[in-house]
Amino acid sequence: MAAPGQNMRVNADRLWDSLMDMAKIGPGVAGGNNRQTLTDADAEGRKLFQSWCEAAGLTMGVDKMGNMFMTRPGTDPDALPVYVGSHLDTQPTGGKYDGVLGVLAGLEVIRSMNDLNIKTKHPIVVVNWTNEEGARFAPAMLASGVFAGIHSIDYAYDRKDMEGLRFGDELARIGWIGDEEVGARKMHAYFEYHIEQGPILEAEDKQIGVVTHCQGLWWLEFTLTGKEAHTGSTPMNMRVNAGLAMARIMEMTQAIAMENQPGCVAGVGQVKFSPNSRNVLPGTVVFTIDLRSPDQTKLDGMRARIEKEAAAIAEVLGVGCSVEAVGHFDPVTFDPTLVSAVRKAAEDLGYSHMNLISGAGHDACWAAKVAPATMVMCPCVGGLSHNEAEEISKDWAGAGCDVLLRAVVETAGIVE
Ligand code: HGY
Ligand code: MN
Ligand code: MN
Repeated sequence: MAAPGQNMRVNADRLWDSLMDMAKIGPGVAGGNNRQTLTDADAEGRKLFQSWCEAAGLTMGVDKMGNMFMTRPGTDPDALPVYVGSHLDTQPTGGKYDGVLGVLAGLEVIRSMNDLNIKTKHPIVVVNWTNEEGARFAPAMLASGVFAGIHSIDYAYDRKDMEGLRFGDELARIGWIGDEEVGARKMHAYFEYHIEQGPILEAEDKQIGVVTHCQGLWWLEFTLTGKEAHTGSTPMNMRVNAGLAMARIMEMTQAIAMENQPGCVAGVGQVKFSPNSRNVLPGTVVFTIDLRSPDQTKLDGMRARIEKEAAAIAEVLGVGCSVEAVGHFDPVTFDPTLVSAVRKAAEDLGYSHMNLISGAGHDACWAAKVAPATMVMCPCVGGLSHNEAEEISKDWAGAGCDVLLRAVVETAGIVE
């Protein structure tokens, strides 16, 4: 007779079906998703997730940032819960798995515990964090950041998207302002299961990433001020060209990142020209440099150098230059005890695994500020993510969820 939970595995088909059903909400144009935070599609996805959780016997709590907490009771009501989750919001051209896998895998853990009639001492809470992506409202990981005390709720509510809409107003519009104070909940532990969003696990032919760290990040938003002028009749020597300054700053950033290889990345994903007319030199150019490294000294040293050299580039061109850090977190070390629980689960299940540093940021990075936290990762095809062609296999999804189930149940304390 196997010991309780000895044969603990999830139902990968059920997990996969839930992923495909959620992917139907906020579809993209190329097979992925556009379910951006606080849109009607986000609201629809939240409702579907809530219905699935309530069908699995969970009770919902929502805080004032719209974070959803779905609770399965433990045998000890005084024991702090083990949290497991991620995010349902996507990039505008996002994939079907980034974030969603972690939320629905948390639900699959519950569904499997119900099937196996497993009881735990600590309650278990499945989480959907609001606005992890930071695509519509910067910074990324906004709601988990408020939960961890990094941002105030007023700061968060006042964040605006490119159309000037306010986060707080949009959260109210979709009807997801809850009554719980943000951060009032205390966690015994936090687990997050996520696709790697990089090429390492697939290249090394490993099923499981045992995530020990996450690299740190700066989002440096530059505002360059030039002079609007006719692109045809203005002589080259009379131009105050903010667009040219941006190009040179991007080139400089690339050169600094390549000088500091390996162990850092830098690039630009978003640029806004004003007035953005084909035959008007831009009056202002706003763009954000996304800079990351697992090495704190390298991360901060590169930031200082980029800002200094950008100011010099702008000055030579007579272009005004200001910069604001609109996103930041230091490199994160995850909890060694939880990391060991993930590694042991992979070993017990016979899954190939390796230590991994997360290249992308996650809500786990802020959860780690207020509780022991760690992550489990699965490969993704070609390491591709933040692209509608993002793809994983059902086997990969299921293997990581098996590991998550065992690590969560072990940490929550199985009760005979
Ligand atoms: O930017 C990130 O690393 C995450 O996808 N929000
Ligand atoms: Mn994500
Ligand atoms: Mn993402």
